[in-house]
Amino acid sequence: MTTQDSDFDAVVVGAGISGLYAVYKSQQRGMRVHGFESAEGVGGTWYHNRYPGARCDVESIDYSYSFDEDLQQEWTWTERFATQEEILRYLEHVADRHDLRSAYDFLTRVTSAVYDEWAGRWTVTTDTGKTVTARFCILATGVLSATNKPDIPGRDTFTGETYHTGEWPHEPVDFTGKRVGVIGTGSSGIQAIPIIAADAEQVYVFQRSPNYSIPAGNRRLTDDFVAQVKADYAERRRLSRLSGGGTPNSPHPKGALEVDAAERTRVYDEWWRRGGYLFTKAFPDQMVSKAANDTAREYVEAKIREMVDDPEVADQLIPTDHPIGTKRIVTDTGYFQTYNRANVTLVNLRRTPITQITESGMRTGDASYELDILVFATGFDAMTGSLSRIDIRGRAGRELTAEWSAGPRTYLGLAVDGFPNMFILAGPGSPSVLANMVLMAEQHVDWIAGCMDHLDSHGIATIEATREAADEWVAECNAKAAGTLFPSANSWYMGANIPGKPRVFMPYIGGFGNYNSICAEVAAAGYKGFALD
Ligand code: N01
Repeated sequence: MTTQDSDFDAVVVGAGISGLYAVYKSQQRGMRVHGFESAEGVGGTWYHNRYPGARCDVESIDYSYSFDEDLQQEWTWTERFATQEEILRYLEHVADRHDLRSAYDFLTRVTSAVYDEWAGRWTVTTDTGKTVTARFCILATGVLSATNKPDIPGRDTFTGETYHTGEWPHEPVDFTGKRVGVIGTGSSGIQAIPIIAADAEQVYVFQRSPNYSIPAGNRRLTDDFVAQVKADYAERRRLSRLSGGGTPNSPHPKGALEVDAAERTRVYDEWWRRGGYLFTKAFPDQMVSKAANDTAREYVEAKIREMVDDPEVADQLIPTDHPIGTKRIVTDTGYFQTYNRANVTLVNLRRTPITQITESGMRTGDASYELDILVFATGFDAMTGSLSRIDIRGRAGRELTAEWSAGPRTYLGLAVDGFPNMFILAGPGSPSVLANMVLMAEQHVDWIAGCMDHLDSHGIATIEATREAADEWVAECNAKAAGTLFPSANSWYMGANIPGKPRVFMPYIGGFGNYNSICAEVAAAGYKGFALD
């Protein structure tokens, strides 16, 4: 390999939504860019999460790139909430359309990224033994990609088939006539359970915490609707960039407690019909006032009781440990009604915890379950997990994991002091998972490209967040979160699902539109809060 082959302007780690766009944009800037991806193909989250029922909970017309107007006009989504298969096909199409695959080494996991202060370059090493250097290191490693398989006693002794929703095989899994155990009732479990139950002989749902879930209200998109969206896409995107969550939805102008009961119900009915996690956005005070939140919670509790025939089972499916929306509301299709089936049993782990996974199934405090298949729908080491699994070292060998031992510290979610010319896409300290991840990725990559233009036109070699700017941003993120109900939940937003992880609300919750303005102001002020050298 010649130096030319192993030295690049930028390395991009990951070929998901943000990584693909980072490679595209780097190429557009005339940079020599190289990508690494541990999977065999592009798609990131949508490559790995192939479990039955996997769909996005953001509408397809919004959860798509806006940078390529021709693509936006030519691609036609078939359903309101796209399936994993359709999103993956879309991302493969984008990769081919812009010839992005050729920039990548696939089946190659980055093991370390080390900054050389004297050379002003990053050295990136992989598990295939390949090492490259680059001026910029762009980490597009995903926020829900490091799977969490809890250390339950006997976990690896089960001799039947075992799957994790986030590492689902490419071949279809046949549940027909099988006894299936599912651990976990987050978005993945709740989407998969109804589909598994339709084929399996028996499904045991091992539920530790019930979750709020709202029917998707999914439907096929009509030609008329699609034509109307396409005609108006520019405005739709403009509103999305100004919005709190990266889609053109805004709450009722008044708070939940400022309207009378009839109006409140009318509004909740409307947002219930809109479907899914958007329900958190019905009223502006819903996520900041416990009393306002209670009205939403009571509305949804009544709906759950309507959907579940057995009142005792309904009771166990209603969360009591967190305000509605402080864990991501699940977007489901027929979840609660699944418990009306004779072949579905809810096992309440709060009453009888798992004691052991055995060779033939699961043992809880008071019973044993014989299983053919065990599904871990147990989530992810979210937001930081995919970064902490890489040995990332900045100036003077500073380790990112050590720097983040009390929780992630970034400036704008984009940069870390002590790690020059390193950018994180959609990571902690940015709106990230609280926003439409596609527009989020575009915003980050566009900002970074503008930053690189600035550096190049001013003859500047490196950019690095200052410690003060990072401290202030972390304080700002914490203050924003403290003004909401979110920190009260043991959610993955808080790192609470991973034993020993610091309890910090990781995304920036000040709104996508506000965040866009802040980033634009920082750039306009000559990259305020960064040291340019
Ligand atoms: O993961 P989760 P997920 N014993 O962490 C349980 C996005 N997503 O993959 O709550 C028993 O939410 C755990 O229980 P508890 C979306 O943002 C989106 O489902 O910790 N149970 C919980 O029930 C989502 O929020 C879509 O008590 C254990 C479950 O496993 C995020 O990804 C679809 C356990 C994990 O739920 C993550 O969702 C899928 C143990 N030891 C995912 N450990 C859509 O777009 C964990 N659990 C629709």
